[in-house]
Amino acid sequence: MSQEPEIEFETRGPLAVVTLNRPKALNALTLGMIRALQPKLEAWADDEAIKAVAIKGAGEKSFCAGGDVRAVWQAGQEGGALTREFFYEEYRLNRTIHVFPKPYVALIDGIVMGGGIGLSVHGSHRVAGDRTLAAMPETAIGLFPDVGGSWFLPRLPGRLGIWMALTGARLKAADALYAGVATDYVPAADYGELEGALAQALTEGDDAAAAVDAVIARFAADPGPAPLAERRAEIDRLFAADGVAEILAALKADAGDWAKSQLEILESRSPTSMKVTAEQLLRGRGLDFDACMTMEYRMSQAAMAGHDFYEGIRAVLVDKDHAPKWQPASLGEVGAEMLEAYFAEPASGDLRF
Ligand code: QUE
Repeated sequence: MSQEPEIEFETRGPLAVVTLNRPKALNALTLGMIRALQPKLEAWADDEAIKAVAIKGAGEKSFCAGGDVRAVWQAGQEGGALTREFFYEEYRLNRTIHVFPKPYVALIDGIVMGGGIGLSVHGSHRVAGDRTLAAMPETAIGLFPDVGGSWFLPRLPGRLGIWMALTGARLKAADALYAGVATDYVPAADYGELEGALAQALTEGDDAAAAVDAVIARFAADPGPAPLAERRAEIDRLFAADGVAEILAALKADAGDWAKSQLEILESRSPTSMKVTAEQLLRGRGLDFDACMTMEYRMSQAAMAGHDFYEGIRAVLVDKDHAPKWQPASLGEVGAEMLEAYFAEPASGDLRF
């Protein structure tokens, strides 16, 4: 029986095109996809015939909904190697995108969350579309905003990063552009034409970066006003603290409806995830990219040895009751030694590049 590949590669002259091809799973990223993409990027980085890379998701709903965390969850139950290998190889791929020496254009229409952010935000160009919904929702599954979240979230304007990290807020195109998660907006109906124009311009010009900038500028449109711009001062004020307890206190002290809505969201998130995430972003602010990924790999292995990731995946993706029973159930019970364990070298060793 023939089976569609989970990830497809083609070249349109000097433009290499990657298609994430698991539309029924919202193009969630599997270890197989990571293992196919990594050597392609390494080869294209050195191939003089390739001037740029574009990456997109199959179907209209999603660029990439995240990592295939259900498979990781399964491996965790059965003692499989995926709990190590998935994060190890995904974070190495994130780094390869970060250091990629040519234009890397992610067409991020639809859902772009978690691992999908990791496949896009580290590249040179992130083109949002009409259905873009960008988020780092990991505190809802007992994880933390990984795939380079410790690098890019603390570097977003003001306190947007810690707000996104703790709440998992979903940003549409205008807000994604405002936050800097996206670099441009192009109506998704024009993506096909944009891809052809990129291939054409890269064939004709000799400055790939300039050619890509010019083509995207030609297709770029105004996504309209960003609601986040109106909310920014409030976010910066309410999420000003580096500690979760202080942020919760600020939200509780505020009489407004928006603060109340954010408080309700945080009260549903894993207390361990929130504490670990706040510490992650604080540390990440002062680390270089590689040190961020090394830290995140340590954190991933601590999460795999804990409780909340398995409970989060059960509640959100397996049983879908959306009623996780976090352990510990309150912030106060997340002790300093629990937190420290997330930042210590795992017994199986550190991430190496
Ligand atoms: C929070 C998350 C994820 C999530 C839901 C959350 C996440 C993730 C997926 C996901 C979605 C569809 C799939 C799949 C995984 O959902 O990271 O395999 O088919 O990958 O609330 O962080």
